[in-house]
Amino acid sequence: SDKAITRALLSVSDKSGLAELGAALAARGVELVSTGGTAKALRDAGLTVRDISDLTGFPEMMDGRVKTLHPKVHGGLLALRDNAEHVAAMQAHDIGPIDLVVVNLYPFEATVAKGASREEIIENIDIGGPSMVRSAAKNHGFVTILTDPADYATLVEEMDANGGATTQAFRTRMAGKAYARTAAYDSAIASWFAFADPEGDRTPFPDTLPVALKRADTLRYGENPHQSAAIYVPQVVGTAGVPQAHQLQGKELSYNNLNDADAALELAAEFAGQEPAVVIVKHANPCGVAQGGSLLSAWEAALACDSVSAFGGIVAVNTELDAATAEAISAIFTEVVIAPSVSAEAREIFAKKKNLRLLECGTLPDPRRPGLAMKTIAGGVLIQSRDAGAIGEADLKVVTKRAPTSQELKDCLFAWTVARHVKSNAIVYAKDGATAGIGAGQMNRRDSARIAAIKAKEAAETYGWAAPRTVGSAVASDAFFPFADGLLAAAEAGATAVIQPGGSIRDDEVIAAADEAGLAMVFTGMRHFRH
Ligand code: 93A
Repeated sequence: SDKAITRALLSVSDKSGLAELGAALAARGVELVSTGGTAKALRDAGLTVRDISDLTGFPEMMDGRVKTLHPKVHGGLLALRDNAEHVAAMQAHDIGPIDLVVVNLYPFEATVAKGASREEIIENIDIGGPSMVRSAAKNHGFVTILTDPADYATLVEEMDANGGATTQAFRTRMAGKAYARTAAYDSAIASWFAFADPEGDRTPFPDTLPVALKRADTLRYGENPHQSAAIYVPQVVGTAGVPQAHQLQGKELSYNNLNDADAALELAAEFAGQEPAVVIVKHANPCGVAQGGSLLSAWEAALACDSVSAFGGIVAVNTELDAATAEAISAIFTEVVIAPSVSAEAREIFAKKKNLRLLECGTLPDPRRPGLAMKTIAGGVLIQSRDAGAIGEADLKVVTKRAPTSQELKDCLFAWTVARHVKSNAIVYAKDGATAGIGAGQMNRRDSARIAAIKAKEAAETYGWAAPRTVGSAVASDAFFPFADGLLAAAEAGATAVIQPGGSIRDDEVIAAADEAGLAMVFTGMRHFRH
């Protein structure tokens, strides 16, 4: 065919599949032109190659920064073969057509990932490669562009099926893929400047957000079976979370598993480096959290908070998962377990539960790390800085006549830590390092307080306790009590101490009600809505 590929320009950093492709092209009578390293690899494979410097009449110079940036290259790529003026220009300037370009770019992303110096990172910004990719892709009416070794075999099949040419459909498809690649490449570079460059100017919300997201996996379905879904992870910006965890066993993670495991891990990370802690999550809300003693006793205390909801739960722990705890977790139906590490004995125990998804995440993410949180709304994306705000004991303001005892204060802070991970309106009762009742996601605060108390009562019935654990507990509210009713519901459930942001115009009323009920109350001055 007159459209048969006769000249190919190959310039690749990733040389996988190159020798085979070169041999296949040579066998089909295609002239091979290449840049330094690629030409060498092809010659080493016994193929005849023309150097790019021979084609351009210029040496590759400036450490390779300028090798293919030349009209003899870009003219040969961009010229419209059916345009008389373009053809005349080619003849006048002795520019030969290039029919096929095979390029993959300097490994910018990998260079960043391996922690290279700034200088090395900058040197790995490819200029000539993307230029050729874009030129060839623009002229896909005539030129074939390949940017992915996975497409080499298909190209050869195409040529064999079409008398040495490619079809328009194939060229168009490859052109779209090529622009997706250069777009992602430039996004990765822009992300690095925006978020990772040690000399960078940190503009928190750039006019255009250059976040390159790479698909880590496609999921079987989304939140519901009729929705499709995939998981993407940001390139360049370092991340540690569920997508980076290693799955040791079990079924494929679903969309909801990933979402719930994230909620569980983020809360477990609050206890990094502290006494053993266990978090049980259902539908992105904790239904039991406990810390202290052994990991096994923390599991038992977390489970006791709401053993009904824990069925089919997602469990995260803050320390190595041991055999005894693994045995106890295995006793109830659990969807996902995530831990910094899992002991060999614990792995053996979980191995009996074929479907249970077991994840090892290494170090826990820093809950106070900076970063962005995104949420889509119809027609747009809301972006905010992560809720990395934190208060310590010193920030608390006692507002009632009675100050909390040291045990109440400990329980207040524990409840507060949990409450920030509960969907608003969040009410969390805690006692002795364990949640006693959690009220989540209600449209008013009083209902959250009451629901949490009901759950605590049911737990007492289940376990045969004399009284629910809300009696003598501390209660945390993720935002201020707008009225005294929520606080009174907590007092009725037996809470003796309260932690909340304060800041309501009715704070005086709420404080008076607390005093009347003999409660100790502290204000944090910071709220943690989670919608
Ligand atoms: O430094 S560059 O931006 N300047 C160029 O003119 C150029 N031409 C091709 N990088 C350039 N390339 C890139 O070199 C290609 O994208 C490819 O990744 C790499 C191949 O170099 P070699 O053949 O020497 O291994």
